[in-house]
Amino acid sequence: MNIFQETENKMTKEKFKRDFKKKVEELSSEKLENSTTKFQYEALAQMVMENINPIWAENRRLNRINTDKQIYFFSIEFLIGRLLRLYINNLGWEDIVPDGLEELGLDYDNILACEHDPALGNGGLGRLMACFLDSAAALDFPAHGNGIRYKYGLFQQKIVNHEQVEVADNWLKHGYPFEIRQPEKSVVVKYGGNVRTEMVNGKLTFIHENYEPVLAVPYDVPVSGYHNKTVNSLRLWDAQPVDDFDLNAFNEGHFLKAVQSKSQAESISQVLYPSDHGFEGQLLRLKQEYFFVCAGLKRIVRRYKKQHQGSLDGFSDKICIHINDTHPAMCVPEFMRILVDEENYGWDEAWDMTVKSMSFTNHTVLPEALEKWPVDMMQNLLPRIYMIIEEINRRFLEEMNGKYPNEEARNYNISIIKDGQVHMAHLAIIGSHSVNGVAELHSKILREETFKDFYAIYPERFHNVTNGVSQRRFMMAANQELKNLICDTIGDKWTQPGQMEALKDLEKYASDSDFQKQLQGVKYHNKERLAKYIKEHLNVTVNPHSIFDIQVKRIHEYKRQLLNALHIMHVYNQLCANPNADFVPKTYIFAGKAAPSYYFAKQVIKLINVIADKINHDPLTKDKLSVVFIPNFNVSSAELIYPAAEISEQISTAGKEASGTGNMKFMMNGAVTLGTMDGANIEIAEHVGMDNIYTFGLSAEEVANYNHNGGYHSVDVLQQNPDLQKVMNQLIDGSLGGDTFHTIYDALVLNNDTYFVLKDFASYCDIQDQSSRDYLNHHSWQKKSIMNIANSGIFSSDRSIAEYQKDIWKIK
Ligand code: GL2
Repeated sequence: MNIFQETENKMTKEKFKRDFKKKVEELSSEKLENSTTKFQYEALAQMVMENINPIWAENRRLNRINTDKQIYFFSIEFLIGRLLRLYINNLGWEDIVPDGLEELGLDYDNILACEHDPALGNGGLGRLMACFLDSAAALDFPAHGNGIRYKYGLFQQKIVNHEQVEVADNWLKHGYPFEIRQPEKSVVVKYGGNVRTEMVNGKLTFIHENYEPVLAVPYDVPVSGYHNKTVNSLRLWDAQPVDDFDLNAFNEGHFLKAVQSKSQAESISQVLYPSDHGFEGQLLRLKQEYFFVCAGLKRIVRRYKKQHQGSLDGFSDKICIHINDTHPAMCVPEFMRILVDEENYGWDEAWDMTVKSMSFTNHTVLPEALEKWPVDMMQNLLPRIYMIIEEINRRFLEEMNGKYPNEEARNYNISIIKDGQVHMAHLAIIGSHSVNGVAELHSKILREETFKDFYAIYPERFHNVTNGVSQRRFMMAANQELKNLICDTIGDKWTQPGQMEALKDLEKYASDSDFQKQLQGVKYHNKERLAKYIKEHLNVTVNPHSIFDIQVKRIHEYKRQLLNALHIMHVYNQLCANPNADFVPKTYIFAGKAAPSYYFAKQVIKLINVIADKINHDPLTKDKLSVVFIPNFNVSSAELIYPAAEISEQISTAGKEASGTGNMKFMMNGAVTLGTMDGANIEIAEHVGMDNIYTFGLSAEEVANYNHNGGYHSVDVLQQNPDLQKVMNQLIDGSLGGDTFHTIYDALVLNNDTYFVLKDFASYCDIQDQSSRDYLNHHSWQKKSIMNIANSGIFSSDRSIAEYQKDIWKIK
């Protein structure tokens, strides 16, 4: 029984049916039976919002008067995905709505599919934020998001002639029912201009003038908790011109100029940068970063002052500003600016308040993703912020040189400003009381390599919080049949927020053949569901009795989709050579987007699609081997894909994937990981036991050793492996339907294979073979699958949030 079912106004199926019918008829001016699915979706969305709004308002009222610490996640991405089903589940209507709709002759899934999936993120980083907001609300504590309301989300991916084609994602075209525009809470963000100093009442004052103002207008999206009365907020900022239209310019005949300022301002929240790893050296990106930092902090500060008689004293006891990767690192100088310039705090006190309020999570060690901005760009765009960064850096270096006079080289390395660039990670570390990585190995690499100089200075600041994902979305909602089976077997304690580790009770059933059969049945249904989707969308028939081996994630060299593709080529070669040999049927499924400017990754997508085409059209492989690339991977297709997986491919070059979160989503749906000892795979192995995971390849240490010695010789590996030679030659000899892949060949063979694809090839083939053989023993395979589900509780984002709460934000 959940809290909503206890109230007087509790929703019943009959009431739902009545209210829904009335709402549809009001909106569409049609009888329910004649209404379109679009109106049915809108009616359902409105009913949900009407029920959430009063609880949300009450939460805001309580947050204004109570003294609990509030957390604000600042992030350039929030990959929230579709929300309607989650709101319905959170309200406790998960049985009422589907049953009620069915009785009205309507299909729940069809209605849900009308929601445009908001793609306000690239991948793991943005999705993590969405899972964290979900968990915080479920655990009843106030954590809010602060980001950008991109007009265009991440591009939609189409595959045309085997290649990725990008199409704009105009997700707001038909409006978005879950946001509330708050124009009265708009604030001004200032760009450019110059800073003048003046003595005012005996104090040196900094005056920013001749700037270009841009209006930041907030849109709030409710974040509801599971079966409770918590509704937090995700605030997304939209950029607007301060004066909508330059009438003077228009009247003077400057028609273009009249709209120019409008479009320049709006461009700030126009597009999400489609590159998640890599340095975007563009002015617009810097504008975006300052935009949501400045707007978000202004509102938080304003509200705090209102609650505390106009003063910011005690701010850091009540507010945590969490910097999600370096994009919001300007929270540090912006908060200093507010304290010193606007609130008249002395520098030292302001600095103390800043460091105590800020905490920082790093999400990658790829050097190209550690943001740096050219000094002159920052100086021109954000003159006062740059001055403050300079002063932070000057004081920091002064302190370091005083404390460690013999560490000149190190003191240079840790500087925020060096070689004409502003190093955002350094700014974030120096300005925060906590720095954390997102898996044990990643945090170790941060301490020992990436940020080792900072670790030597501030060892107490460094933490690890291993990522987690929301089981409510990726298992309970996406795989309801599995959820029901588990609840029927061990009860529903594990479905309660923070209790997922109770899944451990399933271990008792690991060898229970009845339970195994039922689990196998659930998996089969999910595979059929995915096979149907593949047939409908790609016109490819896949055999649901084959092993579903799946790799879905952004396409990147370090994630090594290429290794998977080369292995498939090898398997196909074997099959062609021995068509009658024993073969365990297999379906390889890929999905993921490549950054539009990332040529290599796009070549990998092309290669996979070319291979898929060739294999799927060869009668020899029928029912034995198929390859599918599902276009436009997003949160919605992910929900269909994870439950159908049997093998979860997590094959990054060891040391490169900070954590990975797809690995956790697969695991809780019963897939067995086949992966390198990288990121959170290592912790998955620890929890599930080595019998229930397939690991292969170089360790992070081995990769680092090779790299310290200038890499390895890929040609040597190639010479010793004729199977691999054959595959590599096929990349360039035209056997792939005339297409050739010289860029890929050259990177691996001539340029020494930075990501160790050839080096790990043989051990990858071995582990693939072993997993296929093991699959034939249904009993032991199901056991592995059950052990994975039973031990996945620790990878709930509820656990991650509880750790942040205890170790980083220090909330009792
Ligand atoms: C990432 C990491 O690459 C990934 O390993 C990690 O799981 C997530 C969340 O911490 O963050 N960093 C990053 O920039 N993106 C990620 O997915 N896009």
